[in-house]
Amino acid sequence: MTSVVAVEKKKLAKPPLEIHYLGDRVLRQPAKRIAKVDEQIRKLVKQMLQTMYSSDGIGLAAPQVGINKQLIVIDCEPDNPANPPLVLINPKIIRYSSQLCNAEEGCLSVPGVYMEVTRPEGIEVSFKDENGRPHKLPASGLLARAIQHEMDHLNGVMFVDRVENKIALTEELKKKGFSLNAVQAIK
Ligand code: QAP
Ligand code: CO
Repeated sequence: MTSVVAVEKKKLAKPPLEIHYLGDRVLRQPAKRIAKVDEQIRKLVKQMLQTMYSSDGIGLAAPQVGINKQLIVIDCEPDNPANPPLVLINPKIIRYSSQLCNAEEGCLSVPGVYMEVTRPEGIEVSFKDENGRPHKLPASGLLARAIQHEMDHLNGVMFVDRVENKIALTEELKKKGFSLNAVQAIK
């Protein structure tokens, strides 16, 4: 029997996991592939979802809670109880659209900072779900952006690294108490 991860979309007074912030080294380490999707992984998925809903997030990657595993949770409609969250294990982007688009991004690991980032408008991603079943998903718009943002975390990349307006970025980071030294050039 495979257990299904069922989580209520509500705010907990004490979320089970702690979020790490920009400047923390764990956010810069590449995440490891998950060899087997077992009960331990499903427990982590549940705790990540609870932590995401408790923090008003629409996406969370395992490195943000100090765990260097290739695991992402996303829910672009956190206020819609009928919309199930997405769980992506060992995700790989197998197609990018040539069309790019600009949109504002934020991150639970960089609270209060919102900046424009350019990314491919559409993608196709392959991954395993919380039951270890493989999927291929085409995505566009907000979902495509969320997947790309969260997959960057698995590679130690933060959205601030991708911001082109360095003057505005410097100002915003300073205002929110983050160091510009925590931003890395994209290799
Ligand atoms: C990534 O971001 C993302 O600053 C998920 O004070 C970004 O959930 C996906 C948040 C853009 C798609 C488009 C940020 C919550 C949440 C904050 C988040 C904050 C409270 C960010
Ligand atoms: Co983020």
